[in-house]
Amino acid sequence: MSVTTSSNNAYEVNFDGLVGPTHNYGGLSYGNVASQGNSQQVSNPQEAAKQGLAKMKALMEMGFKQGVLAPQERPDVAALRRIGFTGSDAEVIARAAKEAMPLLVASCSASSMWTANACTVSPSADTRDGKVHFTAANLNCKFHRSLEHPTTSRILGAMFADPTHFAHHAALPAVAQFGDEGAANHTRFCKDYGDAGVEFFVFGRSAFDARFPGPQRYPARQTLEASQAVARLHGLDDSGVVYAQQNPAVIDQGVFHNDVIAVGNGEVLFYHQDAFLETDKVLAELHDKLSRRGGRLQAVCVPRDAVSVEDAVHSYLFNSQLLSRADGSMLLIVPEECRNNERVWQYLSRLTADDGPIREVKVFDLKQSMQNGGGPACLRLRVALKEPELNAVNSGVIMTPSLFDTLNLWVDKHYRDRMAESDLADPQLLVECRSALDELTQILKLGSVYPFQLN
Ligand code: SUG
Repeated sequence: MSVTTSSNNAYEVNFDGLVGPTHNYGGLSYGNVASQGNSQQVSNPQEAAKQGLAKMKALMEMGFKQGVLAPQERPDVAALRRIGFTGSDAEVIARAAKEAMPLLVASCSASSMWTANACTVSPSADTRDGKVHFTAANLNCKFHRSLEHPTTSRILGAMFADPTHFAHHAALPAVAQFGDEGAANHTRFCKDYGDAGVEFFVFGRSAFDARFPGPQRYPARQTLEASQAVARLHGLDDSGVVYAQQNPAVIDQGVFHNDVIAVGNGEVLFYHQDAFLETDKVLAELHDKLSRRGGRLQAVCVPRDAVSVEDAVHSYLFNSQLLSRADGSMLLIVPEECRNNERVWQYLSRLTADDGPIREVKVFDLKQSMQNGGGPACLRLRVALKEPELNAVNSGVIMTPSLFDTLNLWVDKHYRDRMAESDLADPQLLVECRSALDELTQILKLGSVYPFQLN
């Protein structure tokens, strides 16, 4: 059996986002080529949720610790009210549909499924007070995503409730200068999960320091100042932190988060040759800081001659999950799109055949999420936990065979199998979502976390 464990009983637990009932293709994310390219396509929320659940089940069956993170209340009627739509809930939706359809679409996005953007997590071995720290991401770059953090904070609070082990921070100030996209731009290196590690923050630009300008075309969603604020809030020591600037040229080719061009786990960094600025300096610092914490960095560089940035963006090769197996080797979980790309697939065949740390590749069909720019790594939030911390997590959100069955049935009962833009204006959709989520909070033992449950 493969397990993500370590000598001092610490684990990496993947909390995957359960796709919400309004999953649709709104074309909302400028700079994310899949979101833009699939705008107005008809989605299948039921299939999307089941594809995600199938991945969770497969990882659980391989012996990895797996959890689930609940979706959000959508349409977000309260958000529509904040921008001036009035009346009953049904009237608010009807008025938004008539007067400002893009705003209704934004208020319906199921984007919280990409839990790599929910928050940044620092394990207790890295933090000054010895607690696991969480900072909800403000996701300030896009209106539809900026709506997520209040509910995300309540859900995280209900999952990681014990204050002796867990510390929660509110999202950073909601301005572009503190644009924060959570764990999608944060990677942690360590020898074992329970050891002090090195936290690697990749930013797209600096808001206050002209030496680090951003890209020309697409937005840089993560600022250096946001990453520094998270490191301060979490009580990280400078000796365990490395900052790097993402290459602005790749942001302009559709790499809207670092996790679209690099992934790391344990002592391994798997990255594209064009991912960072000043790569040699960054690698030297990572190597140096990790070695002071007992680890040895293994950097696996994918040359642009083997896989172009364009192929990386379309296949989502780097938006893979890099998982440690019991024998110390690593497994890469990739989306089907990698197998469909000849150059990427050839590269992966060579990678697993040579002597490197990555020995196996497993392919998953996540097309519903991929068409919005969300691959295997976007769908999961990694939380490294020591045994007592894992025991303190709300047991309702830990995946088990029976929870998997329950959630599959719940999806069958509540989800539509077709969602076009015009369906978002159906007032019945709100009723369906709320009754589904009300039942879900009982299944996952979350208590009241949604606005409709709090009023
Ligand atoms: O923020 N897509 C998401 C995808 C997030 C992927 N996450 C990581 N790489 N970690 C985004 O761009 C598209 C929604 C729409 O167009 O309907 C969207 O929000």
